[in-house]
Amino acid sequence: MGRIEELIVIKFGGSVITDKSRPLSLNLGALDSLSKILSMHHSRKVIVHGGGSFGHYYAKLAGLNTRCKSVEDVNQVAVIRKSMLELNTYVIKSLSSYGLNPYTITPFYWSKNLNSLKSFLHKLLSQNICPVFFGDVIPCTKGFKILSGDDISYSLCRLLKPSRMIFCISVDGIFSSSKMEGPIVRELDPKIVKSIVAKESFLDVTGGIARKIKIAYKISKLGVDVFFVNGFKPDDFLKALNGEYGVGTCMRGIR
Ligand code: IP8
Repeated sequence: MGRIEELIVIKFGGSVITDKSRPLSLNLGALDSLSKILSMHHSRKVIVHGGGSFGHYYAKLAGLNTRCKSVEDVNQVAVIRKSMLELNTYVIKSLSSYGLNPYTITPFYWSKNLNSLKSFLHKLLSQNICPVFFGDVIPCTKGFKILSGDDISYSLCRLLKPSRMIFCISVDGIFSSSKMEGPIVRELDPKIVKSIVAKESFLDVTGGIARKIKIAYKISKLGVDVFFVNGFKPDDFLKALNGEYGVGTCMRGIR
């Protein structure tokens, strides 16, 4: 009987695959390295990527964040989305070049019922196709808002109950100090999450690391292990894919 492969949801942080200090700059080396490691790992994968210096740059200019807001010039919405599609094209190219068979799904599908999304995703995964999502700009009652890739990751974990969720970030894990220095916390106790205050990047319109930790907490409550690993360190990423504790920061699923 064939082995049933584990399902892993992976978020490529925008601060890994782009250079957040320069608008519209891709970090192709980092992106290719993530794709390469993924191609070496036998599992079914769902990938989500963030906005980095593409979407966040234009969202900031438009004054948009995760709260619903009216927009004076809707062209700004189109520009944000165009930048995310541009970044997604780079991600798809990289994943394809490593034989991962990526298939981008945009929020269009989110408006349909979740059960149909679930069977859609299972169909893709059973054919060795890798669904890819990205943080986006979407309409809401009063205007538009940013749908973070982290929120998408949570929804996917709720829907698919993967073996684990991996956030590839630009540092070694979650620091014990809010100044982002000192030792890395290897095991994050979900109960102390609320007391963690982390430094937030000024370019990040979706809440930076503090919000990510809160989302990780919600994911751990689904019984899913969550890892934060340095996306620039291929060995760490591979260990997290293997579910090895002691790499980066892990918040174990509450079972
Ligand atoms: O980087 C944000 O996604 P995130 C997407 O996952 C946009 O928070 C459009 C800024």
